[in-house]
Amino acid sequence: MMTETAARYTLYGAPHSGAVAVEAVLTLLGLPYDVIDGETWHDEAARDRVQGVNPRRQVPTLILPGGEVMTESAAILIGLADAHPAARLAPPLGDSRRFQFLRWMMFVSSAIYALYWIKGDVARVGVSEADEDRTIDAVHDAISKNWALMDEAVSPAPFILGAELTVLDLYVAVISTFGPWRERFYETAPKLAAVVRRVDAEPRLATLWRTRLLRDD
Ligand SMILES: N[C@@H](CCC(=O)N[C@@H](CS)C(=O)NCC(=O)O)C(=O)O
Repeated sequence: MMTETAARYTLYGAPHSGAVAVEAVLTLLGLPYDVIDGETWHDEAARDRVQGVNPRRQVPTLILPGGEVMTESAAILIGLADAHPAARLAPPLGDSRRFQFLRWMMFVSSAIYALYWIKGDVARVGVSEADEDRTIDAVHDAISKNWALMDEAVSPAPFILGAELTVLDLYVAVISTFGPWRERFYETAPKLAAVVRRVDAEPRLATLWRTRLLRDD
């Protein structure tokens, strides 16, 4: 007897990486996926593995069931949410929250997540090894400052855009676990801190958060 197999997504990812936000969305949408794990930020073999599908050698890289390659976490999250409007994980086109949704998705991507590319290897921006620690501190300061700017501008109630959880909340919950880590994030972004604590407690994501994102400390 023939059994029908659901079309699967393939995600190049890693625990404690931005790819966990993609896993969260796939989980909430009930979409089947396989993960190819590799800590690209410090493992050359992992970078090489992704290279064939993403020359930037980064995770997340998502292969859609038809074979199309998607990179850029914000675009992946928005694309998945938009493709499944019934799940209400993004304000749809025409919704009054749509502009602010796009604004903050892009902000997290470009003003915060993009800075980790420098931290991954400071020589990428011409900094010598001797200045590595100072540069990483400066990157952490810039990230904190940008979280504070966002915190100042938003009015969560209780999620960032209002009553409903969106992929923006998931994105902030995941990226805020990176250096300079949650403790500092809670201090610099108190309103967003309340949001991520709520997202951390989302029962449908409890296993994912425990096994792939949140550390015990
Ligand atoms: N612009 C990318 C950034 C992705 C990114 O920085 N991924 C990290 C892991 S969290 C990575 O693969 N770093 C390896 C490197 O840049 O060499 C996105 O938004 O998806």
